[in-house]
Amino acid sequence: MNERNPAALTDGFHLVIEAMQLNGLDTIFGVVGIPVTDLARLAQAQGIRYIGFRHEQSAGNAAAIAGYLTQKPGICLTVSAPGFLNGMVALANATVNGFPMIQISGSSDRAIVDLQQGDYEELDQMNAAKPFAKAAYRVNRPEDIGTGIARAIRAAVSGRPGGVYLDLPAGVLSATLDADSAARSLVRVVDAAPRRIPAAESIQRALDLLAGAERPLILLGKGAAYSQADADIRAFIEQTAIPFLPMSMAKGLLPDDHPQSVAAARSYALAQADVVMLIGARLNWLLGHGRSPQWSAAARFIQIDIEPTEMDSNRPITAPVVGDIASSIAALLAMLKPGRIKPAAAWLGELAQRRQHNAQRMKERLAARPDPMDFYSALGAIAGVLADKPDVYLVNEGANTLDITRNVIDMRAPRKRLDCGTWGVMGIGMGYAIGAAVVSGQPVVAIEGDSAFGFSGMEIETICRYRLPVTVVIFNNGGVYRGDDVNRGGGADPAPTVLMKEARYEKLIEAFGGAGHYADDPQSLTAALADALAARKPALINCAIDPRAGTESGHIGNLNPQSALAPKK
Ligand code: ADP
Ligand code: TZD
Repeated sequence: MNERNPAALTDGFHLVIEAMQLNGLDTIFGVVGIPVTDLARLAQAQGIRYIGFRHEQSAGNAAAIAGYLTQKPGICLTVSAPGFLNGMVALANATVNGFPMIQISGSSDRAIVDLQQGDYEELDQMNAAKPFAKAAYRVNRPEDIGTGIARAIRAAVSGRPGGVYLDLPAGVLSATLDADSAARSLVRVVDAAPRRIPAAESIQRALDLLAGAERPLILLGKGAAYSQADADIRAFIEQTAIPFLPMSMAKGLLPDDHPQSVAAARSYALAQADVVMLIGARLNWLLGHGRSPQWSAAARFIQIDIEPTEMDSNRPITAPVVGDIASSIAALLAMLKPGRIKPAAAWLGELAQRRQHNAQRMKERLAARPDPMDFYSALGAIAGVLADKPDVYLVNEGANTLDITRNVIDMRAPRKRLDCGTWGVMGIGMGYAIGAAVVSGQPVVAIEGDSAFGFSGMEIETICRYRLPVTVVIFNNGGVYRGDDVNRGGGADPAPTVLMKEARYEKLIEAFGGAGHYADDPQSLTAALADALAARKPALINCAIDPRAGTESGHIGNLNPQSALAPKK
């Protein structure tokens, strides 16, 4: 290849970039510094999109959500020790949620780190990453970069996806090697996420169980959304006429206004179902671990999941289907005999009745016009603007802001709702918004509690710098959960849950050239949001919500331990 110039050299920096490009990885989310500054610069020069953040946690969250949306690992680039650790929360969160991402971090000199001789930003990063990552690798020789990236890609996307850590010491990045052998060391990963075909008998067992059910229910989780088997999942649900419930990030996989959705009769559906089919959803805390009284003790479960060890984790699974969801649903459809699965008419009738009753109650709540606004009146206005814009991504975090938005805002397209996920973590807001806007080019609306926003708020500069079509709506009720608590000690300091109600968040974005809006009634909120979406430019709407609105911990107050002793005087 280099016959004319046998001594041609390349280096670790270039090899990382070539290995990424060879595998279709075209975007890096990161923060630069020693020893990765030149890596970002060269990547940009070679045609990789580099998005520079203000904090690694947001870069990592952007990479994770990019992975979720594209089924390719999102790449987060960090500097040694503190930058690495800042990214770790996002990497751990990606692993917990099953999002494929790779955190590539520069690191210090191994010889010095291992003898703890005090290098600049010294930390044994690979070992620190292990408990939080699906896999962790270190490349110690430049000729292993291709293999390192290949292993990281496979680990991130195969089986249950997750976060992978890849350690690149400074010396490996800057090391030179001859271009010919370097080129030969690169690996193009073939079939990075191989299909996992379920056994035919597991499919038959699942269909038999459903055929004997009177009150069947299908639960769609974010694994189902991730699998991108949208048309087949819809066909299976419609052909069997089984009612379905979407978990938060599976909303929109079938439209929320689909006649078979029983989201508005959730508790009743869970408690009464006799056969439950979980498609890419775990029986974790979000589903009460599958236990009664939330679920019937007599209910039997079918679970479709790519991870075999997920079965029986919380409740016995009568019909486990271990497979990737696309292959599993295709197999179910192929073996489905018309008319064999038939939910009882009484079950469908009861669900329809509850659904209608609850929908009516919700309509009344949304129509109320309290002054100041509460979460419902504000969300009613937002729902009105978003109703005919199914392509808009919705990022959502907070407590009441999360729970009530999930219930109020219907989703009409798959993978458009991105939220706190399995951990209920705060801080994903701006990272997810940026990641979604970058990979999709579509507008994003981030509905944020005022506390939640603070965790990643500085990234509005990133949003403005890259001119992304992101509108941030802050539900400002002046506190974590609520804004009306008082210092029980009687001192001048605010109570632990209190934030500045009078904060003019909209002025933050104006500092970076974005559009700031203040809204204190549904009309002004409607106008501001419509305006922001039409402009497709960075905007922030500071939305004044009653400090008395909401409850402590939102809808999961039952998990919030409170002292049984009377407060001391
Ligand atoms: P939710 O929070 O929406 O209930 P979870 O994150 O608890 O969803 O569950 C998602 C599940 O989907 C995980 O157990 C994961 O192993 C599984 N999963 C992810 N992708 C696939 C896929 N392509 N095929 C099968 N299962 C998948
Ligand atoms: N830190 C992290 C990383 N994640 C968390 N979930 C929390 C702290 C604790 N926490 C919640 O669980 S919700 C929340 C915090 C701090 C913020 C709630 O206040 P908000 O939303 O203003 O964002 P609402 O709508 O006013 O309830």
